[in-house]
Parts: sequence; structure tokens; C-alpha cells
Amino acid sequence: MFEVNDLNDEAFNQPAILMCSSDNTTSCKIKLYGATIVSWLVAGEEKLFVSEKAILDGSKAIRGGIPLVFPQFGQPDSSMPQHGFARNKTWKLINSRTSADCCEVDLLLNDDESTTNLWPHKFNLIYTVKLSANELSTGLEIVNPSDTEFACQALLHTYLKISNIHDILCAGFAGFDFIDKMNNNAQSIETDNSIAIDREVDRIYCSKPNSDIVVSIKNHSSKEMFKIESYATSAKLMDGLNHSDNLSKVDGSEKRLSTDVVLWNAWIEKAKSLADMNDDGYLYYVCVEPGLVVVPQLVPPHSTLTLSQKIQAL
Ligand code: TA6
Repeated sequence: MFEVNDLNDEAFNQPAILMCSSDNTTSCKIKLYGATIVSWLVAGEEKLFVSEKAILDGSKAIRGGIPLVFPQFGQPDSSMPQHGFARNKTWKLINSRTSADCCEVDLLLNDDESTTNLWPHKFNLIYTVKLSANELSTGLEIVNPSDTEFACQALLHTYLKISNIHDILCAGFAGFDFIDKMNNNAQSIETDNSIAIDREVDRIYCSKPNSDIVVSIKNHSSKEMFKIESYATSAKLMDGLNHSDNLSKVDGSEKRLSTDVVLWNAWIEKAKSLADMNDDGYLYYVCVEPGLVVVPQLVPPHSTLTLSQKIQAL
């Protein structure tokens, strides 16, 4: 049986949620700060990277786990923090569901004065996390409850834990265009379906209609360690529902969208420049980040946009 427990996290008295199997070998810990997943155990083994120097007192986005990026990716609007504000706000647990083979929680973030000062739109974010034996699924639902549309970017900034960056290969990107942030945002097509990381890599692989990017992280003997699938959906809300205190109900007009995927590793010099990462931290993670970032997404009035990922640890 799986269960969900409230934790007043030992470090800095930061509230957290622990989702776990009855034998505790499968678990997921979520800090309410940023709704940041900071641990995912599968058969007792940690699958997410969190920097040993991560700031955990709620004063800065957590370096590792799965930080949430909304409403901007990077800092196109310099008046808003890098990667927006969702990862710096404290969320609220609003629902939990448990069963014999999985458990699920919903966390909520609504607009408030501090967000409106940064980004002048009403919104409800509902982040759903589902834990089962060797899978972790996370879905960020972006609700526009207002009468005016807004445009936003969103991304799930997942830091996968690996034994050594030199020992992995990243597959699934071949045939997709990518924007190379390490080459003046030059756009080219990926031809390599077995990407080794031997320098700073910061690429946005661009979605193609009806063609999902399914990422596989393998070791050099082609044993698959992680499989990451992602997609997005957009839908109109059923009329008349107040979405600030319950889950959005859509009216069946759902459309399915493919997502972009960012591949990032800081490598040596960038890692040294990050105050909240050990100099050798780059060795122990690869970021595979499903998102809607290449083209800011329009969310019409009374509509939702949901970005989802499923990570399998193999
Ligand atoms: O997702 C890749 C990226 O945009 C990189 O450019 C790097 O900045 C990374 O995010 C981490 O950003 P952060 O604001 O968390 O330091």
C-alpha cells in the first residue's frame, strides 16, 4: 500500500510531503517551497540529483530535483526572476489519493499580489505528482480563470542522478531540430541518436507536431537507466467552475501537443561558477527537461494548458 505523509522537513523547518510505499523502498519527497521534488527512491536507490550545496531554507530555488519553470524560461522578461517565480513560491497540498500500487498528490499555487506585480495575470497552477513502483509522473496544469488570454512558457526542470557523466549516452533526439545555447542559439538538426556529454550542453530540442521526443538515458553498454516521455494538452474549462479551490474540469475540447525538451549539463567551468553546486557536481547529473518554451503558449480565457512527463527508472 502507498501512503502520503506531511513532513515538517528537518532542514530549516521547511514543510514537505512524503509519498511512499509501505516498505519505504519507493518514495518521493516534495518540498512545498517551489513544489520541488527533492527525492525519488526506487528500490531504495535515489534517482534524482540534488546538489550538496543546494539552498534549502526557502531563500532560493533548489539546485536539483525537479524545479518548476513558469511563466518564463530563462529571463526574457528581465523584471521577472530567471525561470519565473513558480519554483520560489510556497505551494499548498490540496488533494491526495492512495491505492495498493500508487499514490498521487495535487499541489496548488494561485496568483497573489507578489506574482501580479511580476506578471499581471490571474492563474491557478495545479501540480499533480504520481508515484508508483518504478515510475514518477508529474503534470503541471496551468489554468486561466480570467476573461483575458495570457502567453506563458513552462518546463519541468528534472535533474536525473547518474553515477558519472562520462558513462552515459542520451538517445531519442535524432531527427529533431535544436537550438544550441552554447553556439549563439544556432538552430540545427540532431543527427546523433547516442549523444555523449563531453562539454557544457545547453540545447532546446524543438517539438514537432504529432512526434514526441522520447528520451532514453543509457550507459555505455546500452543498458537503459531512464526513459522520459512527455506531452501537453490544452482544453477549454467547463463554464462556471471556480478553479482556485478545486481541480479544473475540462469540457472535452482537449487537444494534445508535443513538447520541447531541454538537455543540459553545466560541465566544468559553469559548475565552478554556480555557488550552489560543487565543482564536480556536473559529473553526477543530466537534466532532461520537458517544456513548452520555444514558442510561448497562448492560454485563452477559461482554458487550461497541462505539461506532463512520465519518468521510468529501469
Ligand atoms: O535548463 C537549462 C538552463 O536554462 C541552463 O541555461 C541553466 O541556466 C539552467 O537552466 C539552470 O538555471 P538556474 O536558474 O536554475 O541556475
